[in-house]
Amino acid sequence: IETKIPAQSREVWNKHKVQKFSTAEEFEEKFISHVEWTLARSLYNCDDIAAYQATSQSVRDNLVIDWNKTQQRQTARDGKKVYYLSLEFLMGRALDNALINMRTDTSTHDVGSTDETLTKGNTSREMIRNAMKQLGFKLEDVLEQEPDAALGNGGLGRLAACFVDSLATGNYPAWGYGLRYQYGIFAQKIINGYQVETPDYWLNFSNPWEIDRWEIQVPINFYGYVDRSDKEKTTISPSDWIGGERVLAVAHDMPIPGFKTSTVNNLRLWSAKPTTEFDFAKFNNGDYKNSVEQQQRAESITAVLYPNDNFDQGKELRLKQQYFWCAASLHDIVRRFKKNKKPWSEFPEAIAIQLNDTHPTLAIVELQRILVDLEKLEWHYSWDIVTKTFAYTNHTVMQEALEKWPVGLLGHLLPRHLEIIYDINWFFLQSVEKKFPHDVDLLSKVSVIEEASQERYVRMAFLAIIGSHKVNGVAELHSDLIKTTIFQDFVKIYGANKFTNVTNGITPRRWLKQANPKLAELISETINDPDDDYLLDMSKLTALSKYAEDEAFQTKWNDVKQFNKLRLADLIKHLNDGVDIIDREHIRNTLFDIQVKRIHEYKRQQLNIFGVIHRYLSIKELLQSGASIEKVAERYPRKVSIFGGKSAPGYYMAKLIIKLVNSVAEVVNADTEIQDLLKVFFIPDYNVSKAEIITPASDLSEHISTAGTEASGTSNMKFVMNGGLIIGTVDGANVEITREIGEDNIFLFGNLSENVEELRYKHQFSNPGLPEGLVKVLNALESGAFSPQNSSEFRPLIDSIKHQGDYYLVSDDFDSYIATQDLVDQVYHKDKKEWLKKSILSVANVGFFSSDRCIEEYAETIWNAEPVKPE
Ligand code: CR6
Repeated sequence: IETKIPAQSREVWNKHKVQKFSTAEEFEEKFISHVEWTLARSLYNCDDIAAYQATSQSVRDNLVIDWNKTQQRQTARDGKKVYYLSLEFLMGRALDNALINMRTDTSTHDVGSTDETLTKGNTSREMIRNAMKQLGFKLEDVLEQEPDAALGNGGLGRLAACFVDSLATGNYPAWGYGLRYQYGIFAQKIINGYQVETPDYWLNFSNPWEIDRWEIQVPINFYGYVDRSDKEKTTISPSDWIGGERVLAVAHDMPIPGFKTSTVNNLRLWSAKPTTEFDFAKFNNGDYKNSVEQQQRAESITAVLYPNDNFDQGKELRLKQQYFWCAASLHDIVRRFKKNKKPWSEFPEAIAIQLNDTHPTLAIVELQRILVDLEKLEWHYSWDIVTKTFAYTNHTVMQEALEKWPVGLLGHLLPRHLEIIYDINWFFLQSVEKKFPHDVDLLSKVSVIEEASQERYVRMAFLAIIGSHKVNGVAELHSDLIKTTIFQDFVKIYGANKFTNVTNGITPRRWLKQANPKLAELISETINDPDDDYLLDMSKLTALSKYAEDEAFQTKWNDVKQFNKLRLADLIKHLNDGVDIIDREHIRNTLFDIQVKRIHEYKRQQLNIFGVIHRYLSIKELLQSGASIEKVAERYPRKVSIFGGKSAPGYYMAKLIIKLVNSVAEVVNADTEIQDLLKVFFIPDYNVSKAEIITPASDLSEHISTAGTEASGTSNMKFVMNGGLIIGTVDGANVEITREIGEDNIFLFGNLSENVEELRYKHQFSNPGLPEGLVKVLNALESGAFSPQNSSEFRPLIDSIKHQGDYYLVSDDFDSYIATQDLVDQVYHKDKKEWLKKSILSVANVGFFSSDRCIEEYAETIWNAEPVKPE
């Protein structure tokens, strides 16, 4: 590897080689030096926030040493590099995760834990906990200081975060590329039952996890026009793209440590800043203020994350974000490739780029532009390189989520790119016509340009397919669906082999070890794996199966669940202004029923809350008919119904569902007549760090989307990994979860995806009459029972079912949902042993859903990339 340092100076460098801390003593020294030097504070004004900063800086120092070594090793070995382009990385907190993943080689120096209650099995985390204690701090309190890095909306963003963890753990030479938004997903407040959004300025106290690379600045151009005045010219040069606006992309790196390996990969996030170029024309006109203002506009590009999940809003600034990020990343990737002086033909052997949804599709166009306009390579030769490099992951079949950009808008922002898109499309359509002559219909169906309405649009998913060598869905059912619905014509053109499946996964480091230390400890003890190797090889969990019916073990298993339920009860009390709604005494016999995820009609939180209302009305009916509370409790045992999740700020129906949940909670929780048989709570501001407390506490979680709408879902996997059972539809990854853990261990209900179309069709014509139970619920809503001030408040929810075709099939699935909930009660309350057995068997067989498996599949079947292991 090249260096500017002369050979004779290397000795000095080597003599002063930086060292990682590896003992508690060394950590304490580091910590204090960061308090004094980095934070300019001292013993006298070091609070928990400062302690968090100093600890993070110290841990980061260790990571950076391994980061540097990893980068050198990966460069020297020159294996294929993988780049994961994602507009969202929903990372959550970094410190605890780094403590779990980091190796400090503590074998000889570990001071060990004297506190019996501490969790064993992670020496570096325990060492830091002890050292913190020595320094006068409690690790848990210090960890709480860290704001979530919430640069994502939901599943797609969290998937990217799990992937970078698994890429590092698997020692793959892989970088993530994204945007460094100043504002992550908004913080959700609930005021009078309504969602109110407040900005999430997460960089408030500076971010110890990022390394600012002010030296890496990439100029990015927008607007302007392509000069074609020289009719003699046959090719276009970058200099022919004239005028417009220029901003700089600056790199910020986050180290991503692998688990039980010294590999530390990189997550590079770009931020926008003005160029130092000066607009002389404006200045000469005396318009100094205006020219400064225009420059300031640059920063707005990376100011905020768009808060929509599964919905395409089509705003110009969003397209600007996309190009800014794609161009900066591509420039960076190409620059690194060119250092090697390899021929361009080797680009696809050296580099794989994975597109996380269609958001980075412009990267395809940008690489073609780089090769043709800058490098002057022939069109088809370039296009061959491009298509061999890219692969595209689709995450939805829902029309409203599929990106399309008005041709006018795209051409205005990126004039040269629109030309290239037209050319890509022209060559593509030619090849289609050759294969299917005279099929004019087909040509318009697969064209990248949609011409159906007045406005013409660029269909990004089609462009992504055409520019990629592989297209994958995220669960088997979903991958099958895309082949028969939205992409069926492309299967006809390319054959089925271009389309594949990689079922999503989650990292067990964060979602088991970090979120549920008690369960992790019980597992490692039971399967005799003190070093937590099962976190790398989840098939080891199958050893739990033999204890599934062991009563002593079941008791321990249940104790862990109770501990986690108490932890959640504490959080709920805290969020409920100190008012406790959960009866601690009966918590063992109270079923925690949880649905936390983005609020969306297709995810059907409305079905869940209608079910809650149904239960409430039924309890009231029984009481009114004279039944004693004990008798009622036999039919409707204790249950806490917990909801959480954000709605897109402009999504009216989703916001109304949030209001309904809160209104129902108000009525039900205040009703002393039903005592504690039913409680309802909406957890405000659901995010990654709250998920780490919520997920381990579920007895039951709800994954009840209309069949065929949820591409995969990943929280379903998290709940199962934490010993919670699932009530769910035959949708997304629920299908494979059922296959892995066994159909006896999951509560499935509802219509199948193959019947959805027909059911919807029928709704248009006939009104077969709603199920009796649902009618009761809707009548109660209509009567204003949950909205005394405004009895028509929930009218739109009622109408969507009664008068607007019930698109999400709530009425079709209602009865089977209620019947299945009854079955859940039966097993939970009448046969606890059976319940615990199901829970244990679920965890024993959840291994398939580790994101490590998922990344291995991508590496083998899509990227053709190999790990680069440390010596
Ligand atoms: N909203 C899917 O809806 C899937 C994730 C990750 C989603 C969800 O079922 O688990 O992606 N889709 O693959 C999109 O974001 C478009 C999601 O998170």
